[in-house]
Amino acid sequence: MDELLNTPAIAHGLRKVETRIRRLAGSSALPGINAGADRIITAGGKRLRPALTLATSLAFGKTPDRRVITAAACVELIHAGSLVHDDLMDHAMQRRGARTLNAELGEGKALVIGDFILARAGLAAITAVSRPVAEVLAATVVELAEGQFLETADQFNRERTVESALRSITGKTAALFRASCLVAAICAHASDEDRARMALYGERFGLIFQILDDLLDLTAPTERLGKPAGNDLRQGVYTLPVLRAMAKDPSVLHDDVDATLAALRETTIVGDTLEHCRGLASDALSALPVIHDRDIAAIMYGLPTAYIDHVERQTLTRAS
Ligand code: GRG
Repeated sequence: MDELLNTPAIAHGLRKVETRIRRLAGSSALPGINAGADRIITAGGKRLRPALTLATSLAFGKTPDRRVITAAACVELIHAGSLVHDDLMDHAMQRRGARTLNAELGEGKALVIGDFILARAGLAAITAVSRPVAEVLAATVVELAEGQFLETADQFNRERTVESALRSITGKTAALFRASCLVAAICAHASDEDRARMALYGERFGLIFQILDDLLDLTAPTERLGKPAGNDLRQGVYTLPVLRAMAKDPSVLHDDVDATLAALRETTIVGDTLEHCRGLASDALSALPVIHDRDIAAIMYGLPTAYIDHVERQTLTRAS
């Protein structure tokens, strides 16, 4: 997947996005806030969402201009701010291979630095991109919060439904992927139909991304995850792959997390989840508008499947 996104046009745009992200994250009058925001921003991260924004701009035949670069930076800042809040809620100690803000600075400072990052993205969107883009991003933050709330409300609920989990991940993850594409479509003045098509593509890709993240939490080795496998189960989060396995055989869920992990490994959870994601990838590709640039079309058409294949290789490595 990295190779796919590593085309010169996207790599060039991402360097500009990086500069913009760092400038925005370091723009508080308070050095303590800048230091904290810089910590999460510079700790790493794949920059997948801003890469999608740039790819969408190019798909509509537009070289990403200053507004698109800022929109892409805002998307990544919203992602980073939500990670800070997520770590706070989970009392997580590690993120992107570094200590979390809550571990390093305490929960109170982490909370307001997360708020600062989110608010700074909103301010940049309204002042340096456009009102429609700012509206999309603000609505996305609402969806993130709602998706996360639904997950929290369902913790340790053995009756959690597949529909409820799907609604939660649509809000907490897929909405930002959708926005990553939509903001570039808006900046490109794409037609309403093409905006809706790109938004659907982003949303389906976001669902795939989260469902596979949930699968890896059950199957990937600790070294890759940076945390022990089964973290979601330990937190009482019954994710979509688990709920679908439970629908086939409710006895896979045990009180002991390691017993549940062992039982799940005896099921067809990996194959079933990959198949589910391949169906979502097919929806994503069907949604794409006409893309004239062959290189960008190859990226957009290739991305969802490339990511699924990448995760499949990881799960196979684990099994052998
Ligand atoms: C008020 C915006 C706001 C947030 C509160 C905490 C919260 C609601 C939402 C959390 C949403 C969340 C953390 C979803 C998980 C998404 C996910 C799969 C993150 C990992 O993304 P990667 O792999 O991370 O792209 P990197 O580090 O590569 O950027």
